[in-house]
Amino acid sequence: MTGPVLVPILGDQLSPDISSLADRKPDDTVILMMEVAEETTYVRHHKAKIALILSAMRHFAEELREAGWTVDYIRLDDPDNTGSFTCEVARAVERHNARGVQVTEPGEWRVRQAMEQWRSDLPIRLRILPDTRFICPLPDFYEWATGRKELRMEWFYREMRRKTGLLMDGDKPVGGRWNFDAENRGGPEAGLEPPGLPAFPPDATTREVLDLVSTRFDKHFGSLEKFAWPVTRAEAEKARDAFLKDRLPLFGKYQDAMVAGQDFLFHAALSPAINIGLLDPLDLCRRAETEWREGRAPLEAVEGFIRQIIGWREYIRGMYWLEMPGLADANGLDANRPLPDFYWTGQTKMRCLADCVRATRDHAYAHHIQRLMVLGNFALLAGLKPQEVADWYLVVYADAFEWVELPNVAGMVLHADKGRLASKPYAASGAYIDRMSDYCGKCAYDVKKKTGEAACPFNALYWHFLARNEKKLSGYHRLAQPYATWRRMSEDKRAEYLESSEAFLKTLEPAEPGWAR
Ligand code: FAD
Ligand code: DLZ
Ligand code: SF4
Repeated sequence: MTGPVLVPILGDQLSPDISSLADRKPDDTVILMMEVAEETTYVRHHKAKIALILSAMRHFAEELREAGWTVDYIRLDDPDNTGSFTCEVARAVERHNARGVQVTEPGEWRVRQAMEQWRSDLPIRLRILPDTRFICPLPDFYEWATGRKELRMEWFYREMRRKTGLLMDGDKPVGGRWNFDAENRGGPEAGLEPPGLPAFPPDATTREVLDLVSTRFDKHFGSLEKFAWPVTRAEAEKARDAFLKDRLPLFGKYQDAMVAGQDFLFHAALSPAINIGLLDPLDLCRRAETEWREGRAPLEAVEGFIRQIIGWREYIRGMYWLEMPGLADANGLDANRPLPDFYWTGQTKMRCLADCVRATRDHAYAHHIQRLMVLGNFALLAGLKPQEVADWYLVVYADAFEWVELPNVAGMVLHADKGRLASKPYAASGAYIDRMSDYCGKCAYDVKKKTGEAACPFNALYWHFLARNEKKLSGYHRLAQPYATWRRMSEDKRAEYLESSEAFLKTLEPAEPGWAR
């Protein structure tokens, strides 16, 4: 074959400096972009997530064409569309008489396995290149992890600060400390009025995609009514600049706060744009650092934000590839309760959960503390089956790709990985949610009551969780105090907690099958 080199670009690889294009010239390259049923439905993604990706793909194809590239674009409604990456790549190789295929490694294990298969299936040379948009190459992560007993994010983060030079003063962290979290504990103060996010009204391309999605995926979870995600690089840059100017200064202070109806607070809401390649994570961190260096944002906010990206995001990605494929089946706490229906319907008297599901349905977004300490905490305490919980998170968030979703769910939230990722489970009773949110005041349950029908279910569930996992968790240094309290309680008190939570757990309706897969 003597034709051009074929470069498939996937829906989360929408970056002009993607590694698969780095050594290519437009006159000898055909870029292949594929909207395929396999990707839209391997889980039944939130409508807004599908709309975001298809619209961003179509806009990116235009951006590439304007830059002089030839793009072969397969639309979802193309009658010849086979519905799979593998078949579309094979068809395109033939169509263009391609002499080679060059692709950037995918973000998901599932797709990587399929891609490895192309080596034997395709009659030509295949190059799979590292994804250089991540700051820590995978071999470096594996080297960091090798021989360590504990793979803690905080140590990895310090290496990343040294490597990038972000917030460094020579070889010392600026301000004399690596981590300013102690200053980042603001609760939901009355009258907190965060500035809104910039709105991006759908253009003709997005409107066409929204029509397609609302017809073809009408049974999928979620609403399209409030769809406002940036779908082009220019829009993502506007969203970035608005965050840096309006919300970054208070990002740290209110990072852990939750306010009913305030769905974004001071968070960036940039994860979808970062994950699909519209924003470069390192560039974003450098801009955040400049906000501090030029006196427009305090150090605790900027350090907290940079830690989320060069620390958590990179660490999570490394852990995904280190722990796969076992992570997908991990169930270290033997949790087997089916996912309750309210995760899809939002129909629960628990106000915190109802509001988080509502935000998720409206925007395909909930912020970190909602995901971790409300939706995730409930899943942990109630002992929900990790694979059903992971499917739910993969479906419902616009930023959800397995490389970032799964370690957060199986590791950080559910402790299904037996503590490879987090030094203890983030289990909390209603008191934590009450302290960090304004949910409890108007809840049907009473956060101060510990047991009985009127009591906040998180309270008894907390002890139920510790009691049923005593053998597995009581040796954890960081859980020594709660276990000591549990053991000091009278037999009657302990029985009351267990009975109260058993009675509550019996009221949970399992979700109908078919929401996720
Ligand atoms: P901000 O709070 O403003 O944080 C800034 C950035 O830091 C984010 O945009 C993101 O890129 C990064 N970040 C922060 N925390 C994490 C983290 N724990 N892991 C990776 N990156 C992080 N994030 C995803 O991008 N995709 C997911 O599928 C995803 N699933 C999650 C599931 C659970 C159970 C939990 C607890 C967290 C999950 N996260 C996920 C991490 C985090 O909640 C989101 O990145 C964040 O809420 C995105 O909103 P934001 O841009 O406003 O983030
Ligand atoms: C998530 C997604 C969806 C919904 N649709 C497509 C698509 O039609 N075409 C495509 O190239 N990518 C899509 N994606 C993103 C892919 O699922 C993602 O690139 C892989 O999971 C690898 O991480
Ligand atoms: Fe949630 Fe309990 Fe507070 Fe109700 S009382 S909002 S269930 S934490």
